[in-house]
Amino acid sequence: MRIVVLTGAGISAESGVPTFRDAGGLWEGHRVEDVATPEAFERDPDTVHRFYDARRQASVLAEPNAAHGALARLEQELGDDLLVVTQNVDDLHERAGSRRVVHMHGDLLTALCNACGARTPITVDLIERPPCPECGERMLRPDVVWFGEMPYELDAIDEALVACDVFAAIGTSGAVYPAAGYVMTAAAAGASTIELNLAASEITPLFDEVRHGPATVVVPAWVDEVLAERG
Ligand code: BJW
Repeated sequence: MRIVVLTGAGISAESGVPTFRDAGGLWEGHRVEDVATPEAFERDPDTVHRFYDARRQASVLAEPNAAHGALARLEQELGDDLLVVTQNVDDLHERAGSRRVVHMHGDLLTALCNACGARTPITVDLIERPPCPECGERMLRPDVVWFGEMPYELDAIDEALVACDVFAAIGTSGAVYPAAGYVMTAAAAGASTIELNLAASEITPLFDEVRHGPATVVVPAWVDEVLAERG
């Protein structure tokens, strides 16, 4: 059984990482257009650097929760038949033990060089303007995907979606494309689809099955069922 799991900010919420669009979410204090577009970065790089430097520092202190752990357990059983596609830029899936993880919206822990395109680990806050380890230019930006930019690894994701038997979306509002369209891609290719979310999302009606509840409760229960069905 091949499974693709799409995760969003909701899976990390109970690890203390704020979501984007919920009350108290990340963008309540920041206008999205101030921080999540390349134009905003060009206009005011200091604000954007401060925002991502702070999120990086907070994410390092966060711990994976039971939902991340359950997906790592699923990978132990399914191996290459499970792919986790995350929109999250934290590394909580990896720290829980998942290895087959695609970060389609980038990674808080790496920088992208605007001069040479290298993606390198961040060792110093980017507000300090460290040089690129590859080319020496001081033109590093957060290695995240902003509105209007192309998400990472789209071909590999599409390949997995059209080949999967089950597609699960966990803790994502369905407000951002192309991720919000993945349920349709998987369903059109014959997969069964399930949404696991605290509340209804913008795309809830598109799923075959929906389970509402906190990720730390509904995800481990779903993983247990999948593994029991598999025998
Ligand atoms: C819990 C929980 C708990 C809470 N347990 N659940 C018109 C139509 C269609 C598309 C477009 C359009 N106009 C423009 C576009 C394209 C645009 C887009 O989608 N815009 C929308 C505004 C419509 N998309 C893009 O520009 C993308 N690129 C692109 O399209 O390239 C061209 C292309 C062409 C052809 C094919 C493919 C591509 C790029 C999008 C980049 C998004 N970037 C961000 C920022 C990343 C860096 C950062 O982290 O700062 O990604 S935006 C932000 O939203 C972030 C997230 O990954 C993403 C999704 O958010 P997510 O994860 O869903 O979080 P929330 O907060 O929205 O929801 C949390 C959910 O959790 C809720 O549902 C809660 O209920 C739930 N929850 N607690 C379980 N305990």
